[in-house]
Amino acid sequence: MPVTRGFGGRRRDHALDLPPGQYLTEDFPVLSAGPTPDIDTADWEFFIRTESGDVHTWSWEQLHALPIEDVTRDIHCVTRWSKLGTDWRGVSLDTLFERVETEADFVMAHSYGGYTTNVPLEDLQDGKAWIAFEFDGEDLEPEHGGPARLLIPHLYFWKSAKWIHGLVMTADEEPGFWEQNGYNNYGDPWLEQRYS
Ligand SMILES: Nc1nc2c(c(=O)[nH]1)N[C@H]1C(S)=C(S)[C@@H](COP(=O)(O)O)O[C@H]1N2
Ligand SMILES: [Mo]
Repeated sequence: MPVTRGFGGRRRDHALDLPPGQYLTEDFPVLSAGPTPDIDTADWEFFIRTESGDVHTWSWEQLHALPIEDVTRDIHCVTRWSKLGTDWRGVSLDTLFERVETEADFVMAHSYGGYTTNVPLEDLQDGKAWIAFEFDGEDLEPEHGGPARLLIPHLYFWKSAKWIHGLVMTADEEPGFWEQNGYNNYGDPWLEQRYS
């Protein structure tokens, strides 16, 4: 008797996990708009600047003294590759925002090297975003944003700024690098918000 494998098998049905127009990849493509910066963790810092001008900063050691989370998420690039079940380690933005007082609704992420991308503050809250410094159990490779990158897996991957330096809070939303160059302002992969 042939055995028919129905739904509910152990195998994950990848077709159901892919947002529209995406294909599955097993490797990890590198997409960078410029050269990979060489950042020593001794010089590294992460900052959050609020609309009132307050600046909160964390050194590499201070970041690692915070609660560290392991997260497994699917990631989706606007160039149509998706990678399922990627393993990251980092600090939740919820933890970093605990000591930040702000009324602003928007964030501009700034990377070492000058890349920027904009995101509403609520997309960084409630367990949706991390400062990630390990991928697949290893220190994050420089080409993938090491020593640390923003990880916002529910949005297209251009929002996950590599070589993250800091976040600037703003009352109004301004477009970042790709958003000024034709990418969608928000970038929800399930709604296929690729371009503007
Ligand atoms: N600083 C910086 N961050 C960046 C980019 C970049 O060019 N510079 N590219 C973005 C884009 S378009 C994508 S798809 C992902 C790619 O991440 P990866 O190279 O680790 O796959 O990083 C995003 N973050
Ligand atoms: Mo991308």
